[in-house]
Amino acid sequence: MLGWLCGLPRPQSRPRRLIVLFLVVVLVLVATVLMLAHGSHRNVGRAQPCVLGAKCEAEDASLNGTRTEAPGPGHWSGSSGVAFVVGFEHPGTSIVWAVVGIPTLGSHYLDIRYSNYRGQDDQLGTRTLTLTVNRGTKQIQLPTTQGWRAWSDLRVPGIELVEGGNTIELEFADHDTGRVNIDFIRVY
Ligand SMILES: [Ca+2]
Repeated sequence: MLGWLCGLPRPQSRPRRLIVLFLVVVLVLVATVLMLAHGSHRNVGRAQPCVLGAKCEAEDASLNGTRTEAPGPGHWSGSSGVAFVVGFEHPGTSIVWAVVGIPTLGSHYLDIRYSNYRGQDDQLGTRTLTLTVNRGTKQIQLPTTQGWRAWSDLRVPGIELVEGGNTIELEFADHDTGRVNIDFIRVY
């Protein structure tokens, strides 16, 4: 009371604060629903680390412009984990795995579980992505599979990893054709 008389700002009333709180909650809910509906996110903050010999699911990695697709009954079956990743539809899209716990500098194999069938561009044929291991890049060729539900493994030798943490990225680069689905990778 004394504060008002001295010209201090009048505190917000309880109903007004409740309205503001309600609007904030609604905005957060709308943003969450929109994100889940589109299924496109970077997985930042919840990406799972990848270790030697384990299936490192694409849906658990960091997604840049790509998105997860959950298999349903009779639809997209045969994938590992809870989902796979789609959305390699334009340059700049990628999946990034953080590989941890490498005991020493050395050369490894990388298996990539993927599917490649007729794309939205109506083309059927070998597709390419760019594989980046730490700072080294190379283009990989992904032959067609028997359908989108028919998964194949591409083995890539000569994966040079350093002791400790490493990054492995699959990217639709400017010179690639993309449009494949990725289920998981495994480093040996
Ligand atoms: Ca998967």
